[in-house]
Amino acid sequence: MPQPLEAKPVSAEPLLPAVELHQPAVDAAAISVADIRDPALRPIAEKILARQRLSADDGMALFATRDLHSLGMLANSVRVARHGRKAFYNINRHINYSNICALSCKFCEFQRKRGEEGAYEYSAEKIFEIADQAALSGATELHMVGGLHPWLPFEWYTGLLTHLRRRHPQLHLKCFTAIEIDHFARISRLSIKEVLLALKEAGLGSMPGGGAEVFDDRVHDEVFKGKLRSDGWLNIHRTAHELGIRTNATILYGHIETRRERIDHLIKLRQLQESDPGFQCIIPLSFVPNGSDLANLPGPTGLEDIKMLAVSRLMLDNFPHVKAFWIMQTMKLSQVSLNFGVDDLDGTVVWYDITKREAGLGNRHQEQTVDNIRRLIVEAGYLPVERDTLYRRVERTPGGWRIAETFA
Ligand code: V47
Repeated sequence: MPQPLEAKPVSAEPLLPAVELHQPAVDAAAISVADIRDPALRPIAEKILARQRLSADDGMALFATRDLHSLGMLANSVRVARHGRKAFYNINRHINYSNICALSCKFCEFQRKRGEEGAYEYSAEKIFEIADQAALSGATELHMVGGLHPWLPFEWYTGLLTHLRRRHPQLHLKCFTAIEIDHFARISRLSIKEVLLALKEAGLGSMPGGGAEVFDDRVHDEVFKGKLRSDGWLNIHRTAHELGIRTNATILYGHIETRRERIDHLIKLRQLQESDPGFQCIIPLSFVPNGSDLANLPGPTGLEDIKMLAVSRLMLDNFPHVKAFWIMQTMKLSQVSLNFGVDDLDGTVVWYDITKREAGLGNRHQEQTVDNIRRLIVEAGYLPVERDTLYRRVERTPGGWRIAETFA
């Protein structure tokens, strides 16, 4: 899938859009239990306001409520307490280096077998070219993941990172899901720790959160049989954290899983963050049925998307950030979600091959401009903050960019 070659530099000072800076709809920091209309939510509200940990049953009650307004107020009370009115975004570039994959997950429209129509793989040179465009356009991050490629050796990946690091020392390399890491360990006959150390040495900055799907054996066997199971995924992220590699986490929701299975997934993440901290954010991924083997399913509704984001904020009390990845939730809903616990919108993306909401639109060019991201954030009542991958503030300078401040 050829990528466009244009590279538009980001202006040193993105134009602030002409929208009024509203106050958030709710002054979330000032809510009290009396504001909560659904009586079933009041004991949970008490816990949240007392900063106590929620149980699985609490999570279920949050999903069950029809009082969306109160759910949003509660999620936002946590979000505002952590981040005030900041809403984060980054200037990044996703690279899906190949869709050739040894797995056949039913939810995945992206994967192809070798020789199958639509199968592709980028050469290292092509990836360098995309990285050059990204750097030129002001990106601070390359987010690079792909399928489980059956014949590329592990040295190809370490060589790729080494070269990218040399070519663009400022670009953060957020690469390879736990599923790919497990695959690298198999093909190289190295341990997970050795693989991660070799990648870190080569220039890996952090790991994305993909491949987690739903931590449940029933769902696993029905929808992504053959893939790494939950204990393997969690173990790889634990090892990464032990090695000082920050990671993200995801959950793929809205297919055949139950709400209870989602809650159990979040609790497993919360437990790992407690014992071996290192997760930066949770990214709840809204299932896109188009073109997949589960295309008969309707996918989550907007209401379910909003609930999932808010419940994630409330259950994951030890996760700093909740990200709405606009490719999945759409930009409009992601904007609304800023008032439901979300504090991060991912980034400019530019090109994303794994999913596209509008089927049949040909290429996978999916890009947001900085101006548009900032406009939507401001209109929702928040202050746009450009961050790097590690959530430090980015300051644009006439010649490029630099890290301005460290966030807790
Ligand atoms: O692992 C695949 C999911 C993930 C579909 O870490 C699908 O910052 C919905 O992990 N419908 C890749 N989801 C994306 C990902 C990600 C995205 C943005 C930011 C970060 C981060 C991580 O996409 C896969 C899989 O779970 N996926 N197919 C689908 N049809």
